[in-house]
Amino acid sequence: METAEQGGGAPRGFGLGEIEMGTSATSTSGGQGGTAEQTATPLTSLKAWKSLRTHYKKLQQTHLRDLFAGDPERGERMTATAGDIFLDYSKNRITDETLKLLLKLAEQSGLRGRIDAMFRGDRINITEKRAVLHVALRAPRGASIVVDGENVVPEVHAVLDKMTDFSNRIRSREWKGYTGRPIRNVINVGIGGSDLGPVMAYEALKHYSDRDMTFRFVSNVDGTDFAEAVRDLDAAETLFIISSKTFTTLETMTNAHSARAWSVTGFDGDEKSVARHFVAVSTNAAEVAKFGIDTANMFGFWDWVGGRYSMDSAIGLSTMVAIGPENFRAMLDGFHQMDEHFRTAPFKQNLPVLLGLLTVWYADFFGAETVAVLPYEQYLKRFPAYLQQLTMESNGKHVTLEGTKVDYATGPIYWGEPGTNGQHSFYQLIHQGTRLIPCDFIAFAKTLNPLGRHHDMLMANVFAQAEALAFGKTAEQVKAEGTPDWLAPHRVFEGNRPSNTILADELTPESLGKLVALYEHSVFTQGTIWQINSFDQWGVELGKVLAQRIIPELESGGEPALEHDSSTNNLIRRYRRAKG
Ligand code: G6Q
Repeated sequence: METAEQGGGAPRGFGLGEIEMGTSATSTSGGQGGTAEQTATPLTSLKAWKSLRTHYKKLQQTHLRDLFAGDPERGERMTATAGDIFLDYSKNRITDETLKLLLKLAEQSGLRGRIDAMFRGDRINITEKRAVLHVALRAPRGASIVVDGENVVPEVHAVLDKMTDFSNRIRSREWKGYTGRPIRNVINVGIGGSDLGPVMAYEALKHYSDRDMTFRFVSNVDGTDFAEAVRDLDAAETLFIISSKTFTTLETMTNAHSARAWSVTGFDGDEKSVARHFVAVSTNAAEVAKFGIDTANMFGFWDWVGGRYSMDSAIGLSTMVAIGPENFRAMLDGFHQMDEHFRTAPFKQNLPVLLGLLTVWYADFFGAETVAVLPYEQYLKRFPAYLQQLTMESNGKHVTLEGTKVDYATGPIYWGEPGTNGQHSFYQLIHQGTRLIPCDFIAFAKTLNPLGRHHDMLMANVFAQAEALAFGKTAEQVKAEGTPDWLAPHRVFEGNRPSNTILADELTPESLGKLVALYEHSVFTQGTIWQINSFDQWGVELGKVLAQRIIPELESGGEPALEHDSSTNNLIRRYRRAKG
């Protein structure tokens, strides 16, 4: 858990172009250390919200079949692009009027002002009194973003240059292990934001990686995770990257100590080997030094980078070693292009804004509880898991920035699996179940692995799924096929199930950067509408504190005096008896 930094002056800074200040319903942007300057108009009292409520009642029963039949241009009109990322949002249960009202909601929620506040480095993470500047991580050399009177962009590039130098030394086999052998295995030890991004990016960009090297990721405090990661590796060729912003996280430090013990054993207990086999990514130099890692081999980042927004910081060191510095910088460039699109494109053509508003539309008016993310790209197999943290840790909040309990739904549950696998399991429920599940289909025009007809088949499936969900199959159509009456109801597809299709040219480091930034800013858009803080995560705290209390109760030699509820006491006793 990141701890809140106290105090500090108001961060200010310009440099990414002209900042136009919008009128904001929410003026708790934290510009001055996070104090609320003015009370926000409650979301449900905004004019656009009320109009959307009335509008929903009228639109509720309208079928996508009719919307398409009444507007032959719809499929071409309801689209938007950001570079090579194409969004088709025509298969959503919206009309032009819906869109107009949603865009008004964005305006009345002060989205423009909030975007400017984020890019300017205001402390919009008010509960931790921090700026939120993942956009600075991908700002080009020469840009200026000022935090506490200092331009942070040169620091960002200094770390990138240090990462570049290190990655090149590992990749060229110039960096030698303690016994003079080159490094062939890299293990990232981290959890949450210090793991999910690196894992996802490695899997997504495996095609671009050095195939003579092995990359593994250890996150779980379950010893199995570590044991399986090292069981076939030679310590003499293995480098550990200990990735932890705080360098105090229980799971990561436990795994890091086990890693050190395993590694040092491989060198007959010679502790001097640590310097050649451990590097750190952290903001906490004192703890890194205490662990025994030379701080010359530490890659820093800053408190204005949230864990789940950090895969493009030094936390991405394993990614850079895998795909090389040039590809890593291409990924940063992709992020930056989407940042600029988000910052400058009019809302009605702004992909993150549109995606964010549609999520609000379904969550709050249709009562949709989840969003399925369905990449038709095997390399994106960990993308839904990555998005779960990004979206749910960010927007799983029950109070507004002012601390008032919300009376509307906030962040939906995100989930998903790559197509076509999901089609043979859970898609049944999406097609014919009783719940509304908006879907994001993600696909690429070109495959990285051309193999006969595979890619056309894959693409045929993604287009067919979105079509089937939207238009379904009526009872008349089913009967016309000769289906007996008793079976017909089972074979009817109601349709009217919404989806977005995101289509890009090819999965490259650059397009991955754009895709991740698209969702980052969609999350921000949603959080702004809901008037919540998308950048803290107090909800993960309680369980951690309670676990610290229980650990000694499980480990103590004598029977501990237990003062939990009767269920927890009983579970602890049973576990102690069972483990012997
Ligand atoms: C992310 C969260 C959380 C964090 C982990 C790891 O936004 O803050 O997932 O990334 O708890 O924290 P450390 O990097 O400090 O070990």
